[in-house]
Amino acid sequence: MSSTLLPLMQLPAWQALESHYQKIKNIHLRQLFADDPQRGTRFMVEDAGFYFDYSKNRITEETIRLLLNLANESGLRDRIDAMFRGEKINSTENRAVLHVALRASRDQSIIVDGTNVVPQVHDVLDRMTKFADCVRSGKWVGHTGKRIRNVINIGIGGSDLGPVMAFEALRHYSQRDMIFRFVSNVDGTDFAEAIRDLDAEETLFIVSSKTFTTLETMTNARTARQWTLQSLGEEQAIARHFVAVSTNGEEVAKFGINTENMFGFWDWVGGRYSMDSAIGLSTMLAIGPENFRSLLAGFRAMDEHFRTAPFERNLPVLMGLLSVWYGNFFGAETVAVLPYDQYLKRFPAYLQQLAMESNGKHVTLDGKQVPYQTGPIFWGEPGTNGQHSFYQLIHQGTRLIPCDFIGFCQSLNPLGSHHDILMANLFAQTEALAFGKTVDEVRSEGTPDVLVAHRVFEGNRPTNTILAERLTPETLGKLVALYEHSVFTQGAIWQIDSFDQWGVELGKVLAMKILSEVELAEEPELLHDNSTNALIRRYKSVKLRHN
Ligand code: G6Q
Repeated sequence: MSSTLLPLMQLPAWQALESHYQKIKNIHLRQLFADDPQRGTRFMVEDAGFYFDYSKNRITEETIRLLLNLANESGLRDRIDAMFRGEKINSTENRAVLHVALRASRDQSIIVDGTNVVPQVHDVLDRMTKFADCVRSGKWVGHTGKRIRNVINIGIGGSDLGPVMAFEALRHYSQRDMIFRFVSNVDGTDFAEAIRDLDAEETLFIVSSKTFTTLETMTNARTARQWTLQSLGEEQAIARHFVAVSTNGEEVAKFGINTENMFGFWDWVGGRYSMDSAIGLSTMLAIGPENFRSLLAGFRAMDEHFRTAPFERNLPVLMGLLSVWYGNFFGAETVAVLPYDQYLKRFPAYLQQLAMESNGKHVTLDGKQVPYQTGPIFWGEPGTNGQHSFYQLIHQGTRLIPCDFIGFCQSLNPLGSHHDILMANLFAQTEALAFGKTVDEVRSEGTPDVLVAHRVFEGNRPTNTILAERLTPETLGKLVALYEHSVFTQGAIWQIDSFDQWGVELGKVLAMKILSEVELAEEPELLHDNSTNALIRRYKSVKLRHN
């Protein structure tokens, strides 16, 4: 696709945006709202269960018109269609990108290499359902006949962040007499703390790894195996206490897990796009198959919206374009994601991987260095906690940080006035960020002259507000898909491959050489740089002293 496109900065819409930026960069949101009092409801889209208010952005109708031109000139429509058709748009890995097939309905057909993949997706979902029902009902028992009460997902990156985030987000819907934990880090502390109060007879491990070769996951899985064998004694116990989620049956069998207890997925599912594949087995065990299917229905609804809504009313497209606007024209380096819901506490971490692994790329699809910024840094914490720490910098610091505020009209835990207070804070923050507090306002409060400058809030800090009715499995599916497709939109504009991850692959091989040097008892010949050699020697000498 890239070869038929002009380089991004030569597109007429890009150039028009550059001159438009010069005109708009100093206009204040106070002015924009004064000029257009209906702006708050005009720059708003209500669709797919969301009320999306983007009026508090530094944009005019002209900005949106030009950004939409940019989307069109970037071939976004073709790119979306190519993804949904199952074309191999992940060109550096020569793979289709079909997380949308994971939530396709049974009657849909999506062809990859001549095969309709939707029936395979539903076969796995049906097997997961059967298994989840057995475990949740107590029919599936451990080796000694005890009911499974603890589920530990072992995985890392895309095989961890989605499951953890989804479990936390949907904890309200989870089976409360079961414990769910997630082990990802190769730091032994992660495993040790996860099992310290658990009974191996009641514990099921899900080893989640697309490749089943990832060092951290396999190390943790082997330790889990040892721990189980130590308690239960017999090799046959493994079959009742270990299941695998992977694309690599051979390695699963080598590890000693019966492939009957393996749930598969496919190379066209990227790790960070896999929480709704079998990688979501822990989610299904926690919230039950029916809720899991509602989650999928939410994803599917947003997929349909992304695929069919005109760009000017298309939530992921608008969000993606706004991110490009700030990152490439205003020079914003980061995006803060601020969910006003404690259940979404891991959502920013999840988005970090989704956005930064996807769009942290420095070359275009045809391998040319990009002369513009690509993926911004994503970060955030739930409100109102963040208000008492880093919001200071967003309000009065020197950097421009566009923010996404996410809130729900109904609480899952209505307690007195908690929810009104929570939501009042969300609205107040977006208002304060946009409009600030002028010198006159500060003076009129009787502020001494010497403090006036300190108490002034410039405002003009852009925000999106995403409101939904209630945090349900379906809403979560929509929310995740919203960001997935926004990331897609940005990648299409930047003409990059949002679906490879060579940086991660590098990490997977780099440590191996040093590991062998660190493990050797004698002093190996170290051929790294002087700093790395010294660090390895220091580590080994302290290790030897304590062994
Ligand atoms: C995701 C990345 C990466 C991956 C992990 C785990 O898109 O590729 O985060 O998910 O490295 O890989 P495995 O699932 O193969 O263990």
